[in-house]
Amino acid sequence: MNILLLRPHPGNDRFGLGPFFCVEPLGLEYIGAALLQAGHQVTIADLRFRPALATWVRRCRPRLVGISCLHTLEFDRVLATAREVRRLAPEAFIMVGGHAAAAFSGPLEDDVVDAVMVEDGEVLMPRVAQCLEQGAALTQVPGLRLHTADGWIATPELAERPSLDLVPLPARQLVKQHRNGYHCLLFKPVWLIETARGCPHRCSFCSVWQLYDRTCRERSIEAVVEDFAESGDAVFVADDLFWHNPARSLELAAALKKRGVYKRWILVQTRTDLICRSAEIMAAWRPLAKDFDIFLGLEAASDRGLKGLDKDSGITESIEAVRIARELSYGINGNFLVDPEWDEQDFHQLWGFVERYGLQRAGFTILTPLPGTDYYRSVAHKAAGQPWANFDMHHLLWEPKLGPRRFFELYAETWRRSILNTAGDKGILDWVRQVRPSQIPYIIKVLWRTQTMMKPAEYLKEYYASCPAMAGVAP
Ligand code: B12
Ligand SMILES: C[S@@+](CC[C@H](N)C(=O)[O-])C[C@H]1O[C@@H](n2cnc3c(N)ncnc32)[C@H](O)[C@@H]1O
Ligand code: SF4
Repeated sequence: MNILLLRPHPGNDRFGLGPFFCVEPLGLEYIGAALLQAGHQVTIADLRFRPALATWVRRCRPRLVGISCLHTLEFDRVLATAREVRRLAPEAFIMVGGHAAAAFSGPLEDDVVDAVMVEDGEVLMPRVAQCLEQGAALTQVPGLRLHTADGWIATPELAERPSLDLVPLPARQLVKQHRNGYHCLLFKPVWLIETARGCPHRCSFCSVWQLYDRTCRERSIEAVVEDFAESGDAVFVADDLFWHNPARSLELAAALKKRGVYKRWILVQTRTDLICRSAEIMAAWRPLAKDFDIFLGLEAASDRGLKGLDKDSGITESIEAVRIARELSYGINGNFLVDPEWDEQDFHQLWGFVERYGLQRAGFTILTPLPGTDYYRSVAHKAAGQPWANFDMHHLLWEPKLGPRRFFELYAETWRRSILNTAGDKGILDWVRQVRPSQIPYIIKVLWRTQTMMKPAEYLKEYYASCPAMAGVAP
């Protein structure tokens, strides 16, 4: 069967990691590998690049179209893409899946969509394809929300979460035409690798543990080593909690070393308290790349702040983790949360912490209720009517305690204190010196876009545009 897998343009990538990161649709590559194994003809179209959807549909003539929905902010874009597919290929079965779709399928249960997958795709997509091929009822495929003549129904739950090794390697060949477009910070092209999935912690704002019920599954050492060896020299590891299992982490580092894997750059994500317990593991991993960065949830500048987020880790761990990582020459990119309920003094406390520990290589996201979380359920009424595109962690979804104007002045000032402010400590020339001459236009374009985050007026404009009630008081 001809199957087309789509990664839509997210629609809103103006803020946050958006301008700096564009990585491959790894979930679709794993599904692609499973579908190829089952004998189907598979095409992956990354719609962030040319050609446009109509060309892909014409070329592929799909019977089944899968659309990926990774982030909540993409809901409306995903539906718009589904509508276009329906127009171009009226007979195609349209299926949506991915992190945000699985965590909260409601907004995607639209007339234009045939089913939403609320589980992983590797095992279930081939079963959907098989049913369509045989004309069998899809109600027998577990893990779906299905559009029927009687409305949307749920198929049975999956008995257990499948092992990640059922599909050991992603079908990266399906995106080879886009490879040079994938980039992270200064590195281009970039490869995305997954070694484990899920997280056992319980941070109140996070959609990961709630989706996977605090489970964490690991790929086999052999599969991960093979994937690293076959990938290029700049790697972003998708795992939310790298180095989670100490014995496996040490074994993996040794196996990669033995295979001769050495990268120009690796980026992983992990927690502060884990770093504090993992000095030996980190020492084993550090020689595997020339530059090695860690994306770390620092979240708050006080124990009280961390406790309020159920982070289950303290400020002592934050400070100690940064010290250990720096001592081993890891780069630290922290992320802090900014709460719409903050007073002026909360911003000052954050600035003081950033300054004291030299954490200017940090990001600052507005605490956002993500659908599928308990936090969302408790405050959803306040965000009612907001477009999904605003769930990008750089928009206010309701009126903040300080009022929007003052809040955004302080929020923009927070970003001005970061390394991304080209009028600050690290100017454009310092950035340009770090890249090859051919990358200069790229880095200038990205930095230019990033400066939006230092301007209160840019946020306010969007705030008033999506809060009709405030229209009369726009600046
Ligand atoms: C890579 C990544 C990105 C990339 C984008 C990737 C891409 N191709 O577009 C970048 C770095 C740009 C990014 C940015 C952001 N991200 Co992001 N990202 C991830 C990350 C780390 C990995 C995703 C991944 O590839 N996983 C591995 C693959 C194998 O798993 P998967 O995608 O889930 O796919 C499986 C299933 O979901 C399913 N499936 C997937 N697609 C489909 C399609 C169909 C049809 C079907 C049936 C099934 C299906 O099957 C797959 C195989 O089992 C996740 C965390 C995570 N571990 O998942 C966060 C995550 C998705 N991101 C998140 C966030 C918050 C953001 C940002 C808002 C952060 C910021 N500060 O700016 C921005 C938003 C960017 C924007 N404006 O567009 C949150 C999502 C929150 C939410 N509910 O919206 C996550 C969960 C991280 C977190 N811990 O909070 N992100
Ligand atoms: C840095 S990685 C997390 C790495 C690692 N898992 C940890 O907990 O330290 C993801 C970061 O995105 C931010 N984030 C996730 N969900 C968010 C939300 N709902 N609102 C605002 N920021 C969020 C948090 O700062 C979180 O730490
Ligand atoms: S923020 Fe990090 S540690 Fe906390 S639940 Fe999410 S992935 Fe796990």
